[in-house]
Amino acid sequence: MMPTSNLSPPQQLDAAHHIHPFSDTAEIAQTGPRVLTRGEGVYVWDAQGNKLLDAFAGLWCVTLGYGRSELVRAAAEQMQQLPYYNSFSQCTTEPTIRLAAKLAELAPGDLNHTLFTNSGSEAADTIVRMVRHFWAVQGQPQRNVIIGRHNGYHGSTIGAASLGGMKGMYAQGGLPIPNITHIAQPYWFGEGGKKTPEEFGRQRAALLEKKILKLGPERVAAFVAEPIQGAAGVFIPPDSYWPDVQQICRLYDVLLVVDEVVCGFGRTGHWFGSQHFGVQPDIISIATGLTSGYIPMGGVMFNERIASVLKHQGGELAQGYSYSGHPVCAAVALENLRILHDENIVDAVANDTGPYLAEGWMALADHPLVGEARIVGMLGALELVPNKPKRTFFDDHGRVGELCRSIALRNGLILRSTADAMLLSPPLTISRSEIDELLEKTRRSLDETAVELGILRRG
Ligand code: PXG
Repeated sequence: MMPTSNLSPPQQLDAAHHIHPFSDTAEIAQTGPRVLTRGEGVYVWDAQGNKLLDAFAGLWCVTLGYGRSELVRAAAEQMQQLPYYNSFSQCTTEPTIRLAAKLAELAPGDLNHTLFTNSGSEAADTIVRMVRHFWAVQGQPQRNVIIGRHNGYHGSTIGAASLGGMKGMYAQGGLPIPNITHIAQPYWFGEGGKKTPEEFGRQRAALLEKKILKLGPERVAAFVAEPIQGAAGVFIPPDSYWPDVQQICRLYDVLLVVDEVVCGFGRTGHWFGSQHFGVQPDIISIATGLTSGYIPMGGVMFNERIASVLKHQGGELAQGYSYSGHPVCAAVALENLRILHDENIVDAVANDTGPYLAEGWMALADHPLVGEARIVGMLGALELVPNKPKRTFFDDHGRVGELCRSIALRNGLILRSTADAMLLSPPLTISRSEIDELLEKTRRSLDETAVELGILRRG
């Protein structure tokens, strides 16, 4: 489609040459994308000079906020010293080793071994292959079915999208791959009906056992889930959910795989989201917050049992990437982890700025448009609904969320919308005064959305 003439020169080039991920590129070619030019702290600026408070930390990832010169320095120094070497063919680099050791120290329980990737998607694909390999080399090749969840999100490569339960993704490219199946999600606000959250959580966990028994436990390799579903709309499961899931996995010796891509590295007020729910996974995937998004890096962490099988019975692993454990990414990750630790950022999310944000966010539940406010640490959502007590949704699901998102942008605030839920995931370094600004702009945007919908009167 030809771009319209009111696009800036960079926007015209974008329209001519750039295919946007998860976007309607033809539509963007008409309107022109917002071009971001710089960032500082919790703010980004666009090419028009608008200053925006980024309450979504990029795409869940800019944990330390923008403009941290320490991360830049760590990358530059490592680039100068040794910009690249791989970890194949009996080699590796120092930052890669130090990062693997640091992650072993931080991750819960005996998750002591990391296979590095470049993204969360690659981590998910790696998991599909490695859990099947784990069982196959122990004489159980039939134990190859992996259970995920409807509306789970683990990335967009072929294995990751198959593990995820996003129906729209299956429509493109012939997914899911074989021997992956899904169970319903613990989304109480949307699907809990008259059940209490507690009852609903137990019921949704019980679906895992039902599925395992239906397939035959000897066929089930692993269950994969996010601690809190991010992309789906920040669905925080009822407290009863995770303990039951863990118990069921242990009972049938099904590997418990937790996707920590969004929840990891402090987002929930713990180093890892599984710790918030008191769960001990066998495998976790990590990405985004590992480097605050300054440079791409991900990984899969295995517990001692799995690592031992992979190391001693697995033979030569036919799995990895040119940039697995890239030294520049590892150097940035190490510096990122150092800052998280030295500046007590995870503790602030748990005990200081996190509760301050949570109090203000939960207070938005009194707004006529808000059916539910929810938050853990600095990961939250507001469900926008037409009828508060009934928990019903707007027709044309997604339109009101999109409207609110664009009004928020006009007010200098970046919030994401998924369906009609407004999602919150700011940099963890956000200060109290910036939280005040975020909350004030959110309320103003809700008011203006309600006015546009005719729910509130202007003024
Ligand atoms: N797992 C989770 C839980 C994620 O949120 C990935 C894996 C994949 O990571 P990579 O690095 O391959 O993108 C993610 C990423 C959205 C959206 O619509 C979310 C993500 C990516 C793109 C869009 O909220 N999350």
